[in-house]
Amino acid sequence: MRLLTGDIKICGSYGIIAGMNYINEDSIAALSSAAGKAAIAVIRLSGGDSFEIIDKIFQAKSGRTAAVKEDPAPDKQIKYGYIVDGVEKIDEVLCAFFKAPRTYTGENIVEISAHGNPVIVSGILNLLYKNGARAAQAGEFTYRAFINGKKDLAQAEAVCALIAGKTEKAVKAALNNLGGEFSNKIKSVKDALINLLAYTEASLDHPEEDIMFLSRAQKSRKLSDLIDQNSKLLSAYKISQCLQKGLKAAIIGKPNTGKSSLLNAIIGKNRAIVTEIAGTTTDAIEETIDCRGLPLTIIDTAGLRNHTNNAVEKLGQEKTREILSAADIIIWVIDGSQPLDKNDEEIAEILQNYETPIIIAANKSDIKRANFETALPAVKRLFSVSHSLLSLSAKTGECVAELLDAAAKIAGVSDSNGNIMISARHYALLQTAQTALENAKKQYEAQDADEIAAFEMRNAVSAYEDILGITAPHDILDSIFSTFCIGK
Ligand SMILES: Nc1nc2c(ncn2[C@@H]2O[C@H](COP(=O)(O)OP(=O)(O)OP(=O)(O)O)[C@@H](O)[C@H]2O)c(=O)[nH]1
Ligand SMILES: [Mg+2]
Repeated sequence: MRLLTGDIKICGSYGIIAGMNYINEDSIAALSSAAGKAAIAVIRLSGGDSFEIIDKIFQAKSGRTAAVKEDPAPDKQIKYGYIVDGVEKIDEVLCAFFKAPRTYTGENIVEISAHGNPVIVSGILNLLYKNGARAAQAGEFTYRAFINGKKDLAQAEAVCALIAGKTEKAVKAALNNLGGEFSNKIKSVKDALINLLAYTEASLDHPEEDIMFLSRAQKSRKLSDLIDQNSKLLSAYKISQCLQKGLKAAIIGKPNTGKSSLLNAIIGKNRAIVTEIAGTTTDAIEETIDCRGLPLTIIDTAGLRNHTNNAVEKLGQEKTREILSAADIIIWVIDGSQPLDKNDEEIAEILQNYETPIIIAANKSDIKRANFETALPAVKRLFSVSHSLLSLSAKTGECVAELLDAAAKIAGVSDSNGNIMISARHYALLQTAQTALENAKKQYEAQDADEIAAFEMRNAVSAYEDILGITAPHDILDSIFSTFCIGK
């Protein structure tokens, strides 16, 4: 047999599948671990024919073939042996067999743990394809799990977030979603709303019957409660975005205040050049750290000052202004050992144009603390609205940890691991639900028609069903699953 990589698409490439057309009857196979050389590669095979297909190419070491189909053994088992092409051995492997329906996809699954060599992997995949499987498309295993009711759409999306999570907190939040924490909250609001809707529709359908329905005030109160629950989910969006995408913190200030020294102190290595010469940093330097569970990119910038003849420094300062505009947090480093001067005043004036939260870091606390009472007006104004003022020392490391605490506090990261992941898609649907619930409540308060309130409540129910994938149209499913990795 020829072991060539051929044109098999393997994991690691994210493919957008326009008009994705999954066929659910056939068996699919793909590499599920990362591409490239590794100790072990895991190839996944799922579908009604999985066990027949593997029987053709797997020779258990005991001499028996897999024959799991007739095997009365438990639902899950592992066998050791060879992948063979006729009499030729391709690799020594472990095959894990999972019988439907208690599997990831809800179908029969075989996971082949082979040696992690791309030549072996493509050899095994080619054999699987030759014997009846086809190449899985991006996200197709998880799509099958969704279609077979193993996961709702929000849980299926969590699989991607779990793999992409950059910090422990981001991973924990995605894991909470995968376990159904977010879905359960949605289901609970949706069920309560359906219950309320049933009361409303019953009174609309049978107005002549003398049944004691909920009063308008009672319905309004129930809606207020649902609005509160929905608002809580909406407000969790900011933190979950921070956890997923991270935040950018720009370190800015006049030259020589210790910005580069602060970057080095935060990351714990000499990444940026530090000298006593003003204007040392001319280009932005950035490093991403795990700040209390939040991926935080810290950017050291060229010092801002008006009077410089150095063309490179001038370019650096222009870049600093761009970075300032894109930052989520500004760390303004002042020299806390010196009285503030005109240059600090100019920077304070620039900063007043930004809504971005500012942490003022008065550096060089190891020398002495200057009296900021004499600060110029713009600086004083900025101090009064600020955000956080910290006295620290990049040299000794004093209070650098407090600076990171302040950044995490701005992002809203708490110590708990109880966060959930809310994607932009969920957020848009939660907003739709919020508007619909508020409109329904207004109808009751204004003593207006019940029909309109019922219409608004149905809109909210449908938004919740879209989150869970109960009513999600095909193009939405396509766009979600096409962002998955092949093999997932
Ligand atoms: N004593 C003391 N000196 C510091 C501290 N932080 C920085 N310095 C000194 O201040 C000088 C300037 O430090 P840098 O980190 O290069 O300052 P910068 O703000 O990046 O300067 P530019 O890149 O020129 O804008 C160096 O001599 C540092 O050793 C500190 O906390 N304490
Ligand atoms: Mg510098």
